[in-house]
Amino acid sequence: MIHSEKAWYRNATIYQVYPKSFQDSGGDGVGDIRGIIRRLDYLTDLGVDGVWLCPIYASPMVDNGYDISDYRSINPDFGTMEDFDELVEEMHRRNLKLIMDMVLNHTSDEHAWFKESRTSRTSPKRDWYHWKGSDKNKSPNDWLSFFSGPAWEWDELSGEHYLHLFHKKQPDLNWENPELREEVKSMLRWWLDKGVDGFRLDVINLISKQAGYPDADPDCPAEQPRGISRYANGPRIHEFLRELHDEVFAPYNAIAIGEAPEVSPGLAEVYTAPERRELDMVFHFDLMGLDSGGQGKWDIRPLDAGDLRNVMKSWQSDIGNGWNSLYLSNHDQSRIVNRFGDAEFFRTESAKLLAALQYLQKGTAFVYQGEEIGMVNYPWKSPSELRDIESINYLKEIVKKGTLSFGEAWDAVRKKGRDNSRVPMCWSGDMNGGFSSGHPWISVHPEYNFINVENESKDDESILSFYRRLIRIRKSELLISEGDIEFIDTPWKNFIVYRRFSDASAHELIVAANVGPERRNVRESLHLPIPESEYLLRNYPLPESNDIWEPWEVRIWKVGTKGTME
Ligand code: ISL
Repeated sequence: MIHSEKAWYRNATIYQVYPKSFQDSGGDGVGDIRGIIRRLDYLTDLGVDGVWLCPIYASPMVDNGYDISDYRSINPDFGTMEDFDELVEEMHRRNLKLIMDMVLNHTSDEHAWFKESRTSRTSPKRDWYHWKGSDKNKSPNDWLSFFSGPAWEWDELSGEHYLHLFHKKQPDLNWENPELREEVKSMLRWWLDKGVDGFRLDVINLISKQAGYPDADPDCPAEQPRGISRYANGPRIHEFLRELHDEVFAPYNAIAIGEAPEVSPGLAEVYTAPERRELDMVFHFDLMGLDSGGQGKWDIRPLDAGDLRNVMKSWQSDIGNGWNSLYLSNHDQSRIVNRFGDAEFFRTESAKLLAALQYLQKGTAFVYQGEEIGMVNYPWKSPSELRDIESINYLKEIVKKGTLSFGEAWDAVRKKGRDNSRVPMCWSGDMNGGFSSGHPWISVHPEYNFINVENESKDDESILSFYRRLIRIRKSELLISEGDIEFIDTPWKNFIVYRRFSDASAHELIVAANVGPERRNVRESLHLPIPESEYLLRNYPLPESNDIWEPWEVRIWKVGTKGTME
């Protein structure tokens, strides 16, 4: 079913910009809005339909803007409100949509609401946050923060603890309070009045906490922050989302994309089926968890291609009338070629394979800055190079607890730390990769001379050229957003194949990927309805034999369904 007038996002590709690291225009080493404006033509050439812009609001930047101190102003590091208005205008002139990142689960502790809330237990804004427990030495419950340590912080001033699921400078808002909800809705409308086209809602399914803040479920798996089942997909979440939908998003025809940890395909359908009037799509974490073991993110294990196929298949088949988003990386994830591909020996091939395999499924595609040129993890040498609060806190905690050796923890941070994808975008071989003429806030990747937009643009066989083709195919082949999908069984788990088809279409697409470094002869074992040579897209030159598959080879065919080639 097409979501009527909102259908634009179904075959869309949205580009995620992390403003601090995208393009500095002022020479202070920090990316800014004018820098983004300068690069809009690059985005148009890439063929994307819009931008998801990570937070640019006033903020002490403890969590790089996910700690907002004023929702209605722009962080001066990024520019002014005039710059922002110009960005909206310049984007719309190019037919690009603007999706703002919006953090509604928490604010900064420097937000005026929190400052007022903490003045006393009787403050009119006391109830806008979660306060509990007057014994300084006893946490109200056993929940842990996503960024290590307890989720409660003692406030000396007013003599109670407050809840912070993330950093202690990110207190959680209390959505039970109707005045807070009114204020949030009015703020969202204010941005929509400025012309923004929708929101990416940060951890939105965590906003409704269980009454009484019960201790964590004793069976809580070790990989989750303790307590998560008490607030993820909480008791009033659907009601709160519908309120936002009916009173804010729907009247403006704005889209709402929910970041949603702890969501299954079945629950994603509940959140995103149009008749539910909640969200338009969610970001799930099942794919991103595939290289984590039982102890969570830092417990790294190699990707199993069988698991990759199963997760992809289930998110395609089990989401019913809901809508999916497709992503390979973002500002919270290290680089995908290091994680699921082969950054050392088959960087180009594996980057292209992963993109084709992921973005030709049904769903709205999200490409994170640098992914389209195959940027790789940063070769960290010392913890002093890190900027991310998550990695820094984790290392501190490990040292304190002594559960892992520092060497083991450091190795995990080097591989999975969020700063890997937060180092500056590499535009050219110029100073600082063309990112800034000043001293960048975080190191520039040492390979900027080699992996950069300028080099990739010159080469027709580059990762960037492949992304450009892929994004255009997503737009021109309606089958991708509207057709059915079938995953075809193969004798090897590393050989993932699916077909895209529809009763209404005279042709179908077949995507086949050899996920891994093995060269493979498929003659005897694979019976695909595929022609000899007619490829829509591939990541190797025409093979000598159709049966031999190179390492990390992906082929996409467009075939007529009645045995005829189109
Ligand atoms: O990044 C994570 C693990 O490495 C996640 O647990 C992440 O914290 C979670 O996905 C929520 O992310 C979002 O909210 C955070 C912010 O730090 C992230 O950048 C944001 O994407 C708190 O606002």
